[in-house]
Amino acid sequence: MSVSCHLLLALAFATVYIFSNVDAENLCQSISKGGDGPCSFDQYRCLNNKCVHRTDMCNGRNDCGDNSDENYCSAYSNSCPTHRSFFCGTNTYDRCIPMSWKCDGWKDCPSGKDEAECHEDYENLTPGLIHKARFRAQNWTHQLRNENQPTRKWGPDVGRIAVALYLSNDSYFGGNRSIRDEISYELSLDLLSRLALKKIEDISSTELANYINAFLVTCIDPRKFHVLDLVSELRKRVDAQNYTNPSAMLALCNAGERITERDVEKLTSVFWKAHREFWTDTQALAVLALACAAKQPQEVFYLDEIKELTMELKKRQYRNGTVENLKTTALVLQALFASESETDEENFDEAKALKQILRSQKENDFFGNLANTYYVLPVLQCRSLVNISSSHCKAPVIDGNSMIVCLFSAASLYT
Ligand SMILES: [Ca+2]
Ligand SMILES: [Ca+2]
Repeated sequence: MSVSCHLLLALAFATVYIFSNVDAENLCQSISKGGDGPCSFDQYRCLNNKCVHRTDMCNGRNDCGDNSDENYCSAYSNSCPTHRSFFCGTNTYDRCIPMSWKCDGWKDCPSGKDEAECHEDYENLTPGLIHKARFRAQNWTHQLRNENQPTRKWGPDVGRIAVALYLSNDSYFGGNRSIRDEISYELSLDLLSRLALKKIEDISSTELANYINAFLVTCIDPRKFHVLDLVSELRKRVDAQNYTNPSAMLALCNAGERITERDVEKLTSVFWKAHREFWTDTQALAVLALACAAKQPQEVFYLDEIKELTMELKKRQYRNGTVENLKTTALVLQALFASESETDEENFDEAKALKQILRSQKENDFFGNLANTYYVLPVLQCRSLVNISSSHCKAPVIDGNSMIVCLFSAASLYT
């Protein structure tokens, strides 16, 4: 084959690749990108196309470079330009902001006018709408913290709260060490106090899986919790049974435990055993565990093989967009996010499912209860339980010995 022929072929491939990439944009990608052109949701697009943080607008500093963030900051209503056509004030002068910032859950006007009198239009799924829903649910979860409690400020559900907060916002545990440290202290205390009364054998596999997930996101090493290796303990139990609990397998996989061919067989068998109405949540969890297995380097399972299973999940969607109930709808979306890069509109309407989730928040911020919020929050950030990891823990994860030191110092801080 001649050189030019190679070039032509390469060009042809490149063209196919570029076009398939355009098509590959799924609901999740378009939501998470959102915002204004190249800028993300929390940014302002300057006239020179530079992206600056929203709060940089009208702060008296030239952040854009062309000063376009500092224009129209004390304008009159009739002098707002088209790219910043929403006027924050009433009669006297005030700032002009982009119309797309109206009713997006982010207070941009000092007076709050842009977030007043908003009627959610759930037919039009905008990044702002999803941001607003996530923001409300995060706030609610955050408010579960009870300042008046001397030690257990986050209460008995601290593990699920940790995972929900982590999956819904990177900055919670990456940047804000104080929340992470407090939650990790309370989590350790929670398990230690239970172990003071019971043996590890008395803690159920589901609970153990929850501890492992929560430990990972709060940077405690679940393999070195004092003298205990929670991952090996859970592995031992999973291996002793023919039936497998998909939540346990998912936690093992999240903790980096090698998923074997036998595990894959068990997960697949659980999936088909749960193939009946109102067991779809178990099926979605099995798909999530398999999607995690497919990411491992051992290659005992390929994402391609998951299609047959996800197709069954898709068939469960009701006409109104939901799957059985709110929790299952969220879990199925998580399973699809984790295992597919393209939206399969023909077989499952992700947008419709998401709209129903948002509608269910109408009355309250928390989707009915903490369990629902725990499953919905990752969806609003286009994530899934497969994204649980300790990769954000820059320093080595806390092991058992340093935990003792940490506990002592934390105990003196919090008591
Ligand atoms: Ca500025
Ligand atoms: Ca706004």
